[in-house]
Amino acid sequence: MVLHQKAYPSWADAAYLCFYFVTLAGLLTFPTRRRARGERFRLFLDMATVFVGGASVIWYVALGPAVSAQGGFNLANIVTFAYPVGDLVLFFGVVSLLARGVRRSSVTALKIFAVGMLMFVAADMSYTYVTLHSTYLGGDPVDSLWIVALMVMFLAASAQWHSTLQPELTKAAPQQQPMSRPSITPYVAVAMSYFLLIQAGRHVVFDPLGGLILGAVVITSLVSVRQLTALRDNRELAIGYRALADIDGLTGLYNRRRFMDLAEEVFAHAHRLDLPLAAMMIDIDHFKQINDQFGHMCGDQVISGIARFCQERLRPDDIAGRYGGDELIILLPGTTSEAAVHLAERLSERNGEVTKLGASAMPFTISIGIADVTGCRDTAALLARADLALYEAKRAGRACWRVYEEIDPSASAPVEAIVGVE
Ligand code: GH3
Ligand code: MG
Repeated sequence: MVLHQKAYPSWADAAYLCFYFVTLAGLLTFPTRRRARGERFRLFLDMATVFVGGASVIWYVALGPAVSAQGGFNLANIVTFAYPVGDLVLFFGVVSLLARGVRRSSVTALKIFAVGMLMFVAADMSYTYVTLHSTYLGGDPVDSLWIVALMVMFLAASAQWHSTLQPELTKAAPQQQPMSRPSITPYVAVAMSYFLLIQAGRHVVFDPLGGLILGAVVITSLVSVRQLTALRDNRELAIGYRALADIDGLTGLYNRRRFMDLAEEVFAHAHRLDLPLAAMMIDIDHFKQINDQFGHMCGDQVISGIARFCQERLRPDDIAGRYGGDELIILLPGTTSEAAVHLAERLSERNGEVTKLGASAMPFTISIGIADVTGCRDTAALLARADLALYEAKRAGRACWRVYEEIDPSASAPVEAIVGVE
């Protein structure tokens, strides 16, 4: 432009447009979790809907008028079109990355980058508006918008540079995360495109085209609402099935499979952040005799009664599950085995107590094994230690608790020992 040569489109535009390809390649290299094919396809459909919705707005506000004013598609129009489309591709690329789940340490940078991209959309649309209504001159106010947008992107790069690496992803695999609500974003995009259609077609004679537009809008709205309702119903059903699959029917505690999944997560968290974590295994003493003497139904009532009694004494973060027949297990995040002993004492309050069942009364006691995460490599090791401590409590005569303790490995005594108080 300075040389008063052919200003637009020029080789400079080719270089500017390279920005989109390089940045897109960069976004594609972000580590995200692997997705199943169906999941990828759904994400693609959602993103494509939102993208076309955004592109329609840009077309209506800026590009459509530009193309018709400058006599149809030519190189200049295509290049003008390429800028906001590139902005949108990158903007939705970043948004979809955030929706798919990225490393925690990249979230802030990507959010700032998305703001920068939105400013680019505004700048490129203003540019089109300026070229449409007058002539663009270097130094126009729109230049400041570009520069501010670039500064925001620089901030994004700087935020990424200064972040400490947190490799875990913000979105877990689907079986670990709770059912997400159905997203309304695609419907907003559809509504937006129809709003534009009605806006642009408001002078169209009602018969026949106007009627067709109205019919299409009404049908799409009805189908969208119907689909959203179906999604909501599905979600409620899925939540119900999930609860059935995860919860033990007799005790209302987690079943063993779900408990183990949660235990893995809690263990990994405690291990990574070096936080205390205690495990407590509880077993009813001589339960076979209760069954034999009073029948299985009464036995069931004892198990569920003890489960309820334990659950009422736990904190919201604690995880309780039914490990097997008459065996319950509790994980206590943020708790050392010393602190777990207090809970064991409170849970043993009912030891020797007599439960009245109909006309008969039966005494029962429980034994408890406690272990903590110190020195455990994995969940299995922690649970095995709690089990050993429980075995020791049984051996000591039942109706008591025992703590598993590791003795200083440099000492000549056996590496592992059990300590406990009745
Ligand atoms: P110990 O003090 O050594 O634990 O003796 P115990 O008799 O309790 O022995 P154990 O824990 O091995 O016995 C568990 C029994 O629990 C065996 C099984 O018949 C019974 N059981 C397992 N699941 C259920 C259940 O859902 N309901 C009832 N009523 N009994 C069950
Ligand atoms: Mg037992």
